[in-house]
Amino acid sequence: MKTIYSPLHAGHGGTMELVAGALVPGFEKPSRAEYIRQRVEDVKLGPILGPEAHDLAAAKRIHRADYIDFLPTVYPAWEASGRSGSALPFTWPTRGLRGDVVPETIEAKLGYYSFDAGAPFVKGTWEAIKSSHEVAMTAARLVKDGEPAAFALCRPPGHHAGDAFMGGYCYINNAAVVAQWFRDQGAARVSILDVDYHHGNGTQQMFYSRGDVQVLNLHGDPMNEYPFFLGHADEKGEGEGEGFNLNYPMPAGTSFEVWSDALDNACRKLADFAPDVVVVSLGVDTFEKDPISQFKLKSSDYPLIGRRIAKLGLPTLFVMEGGYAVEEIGINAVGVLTGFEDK
Ligand code: SP5
Ligand code: ZN
Repeated sequence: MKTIYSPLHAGHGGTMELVAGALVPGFEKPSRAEYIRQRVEDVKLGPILGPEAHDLAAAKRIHRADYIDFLPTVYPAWEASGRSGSALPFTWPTRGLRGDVVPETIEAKLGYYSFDAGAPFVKGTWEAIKSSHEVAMTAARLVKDGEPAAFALCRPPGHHAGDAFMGGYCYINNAAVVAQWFRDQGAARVSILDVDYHHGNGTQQMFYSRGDVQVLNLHGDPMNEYPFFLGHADEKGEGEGEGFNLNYPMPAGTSFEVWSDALDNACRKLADFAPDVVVVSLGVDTFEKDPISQFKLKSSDYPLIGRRIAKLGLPTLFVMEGGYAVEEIGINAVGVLTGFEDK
C-alpha cells in the first residue's frame, strides 16, 4: 500500500508537557514519524509519496470554522504578546464559568479552544498541523479513487480534537475529517475504528448524534485513564446516532487475548453496519513498553490486528494516531499494515 508522508511534521518539535506536576519533554515528538517512515522503507510496504495541496474546507465541514481559523494565529499572537517557548493554555471555561464568549487575549483563547494543556504550539506547529491534514486528505483521495488501502502517516495525531477544541497532542481530527469527506464524496456510510490506547473523545463527540458514521473505540477505561471524561461503555450515541457509537473500555494490564476479543466484537458490529469505507485511527500506544500507557500488546500481535481488519474486505484508510515507545513504533505500526496486506 502507499504511504503519504510530509517532512513538515518535524517543525512541531521541542514541545514540553506536564506529567505528574513536572514539565518534561513531550512524548509526542518528531522521531515518532521518522521511525515509522524508516520501517515503511525497510519492509518495502510500498511507495512513500508527499501530500497534495488541500485547503481547509474539508476540515471546516466537521470542525467549527472559527476554531480552524484560530489555529494559524496562535503562535504569531503568542510571540506578539512577548512570549516564547510553547504556547499553552492554563484557564478553561469549565462548569460554573461561561463557555459562550470568546475572550480576546491569546492565553484566554487557548483555554477557550482546548480541553487540556496537552496540545502545545511552537513556531512550526501550524505548518505541521496543516501538513498532517494534507497527508490524510491525499491518502483519502487514493482510497476514493480505487486503492484498496492507504496509510496516512499523520503527525500530529487527531482523535482527541473535537469540533472546536484541541487537546491530547491533537489539533485537527484527521480521521473525522476524512470520514466526513468520504460522505461528501458519495459514501453512504463510513466506519471509524479507533484502536489507539486512549479513547478518541473528539471523534465520538463529532459523530455522536449521526447514524451515517459509525464510531467504534477500544481503549483504557476512562475511570482511570486519559482522557478521563468520556469513553464509558454506556455512551452509545443519541438521536439518529443511537446505537452507532460503541465503546470498549478495558482495564490496565489488558492482554492481547482480551483486547482482540473486543476487536473481533467491534469488527462484527462494523460488518453489520456495512460501510463503504473504513477509517482506522491507528494508535500503537497499546504496546507493552509504551511509556504512558497500560496495555500489554506485543510486537507480534500487531500484524494480527491488520489481518482481522483485512478480513472485513472493505476499502481501508489507516490514519496514524498515538504510540510513544519510539524505538518500536515503526515495527508496531507498520506491523498492522503488513498484517493487513498478507491477509
Ligand atoms: C494521540 C494520543 O495518544 N494522545 C495521548 C495524550 C495523552 N496525554 C496524557 C499523558 C498522560 C501521561 N501520564 C504519564 C504517566 C507516566 N507513568
Ligand atoms: Zn493514544
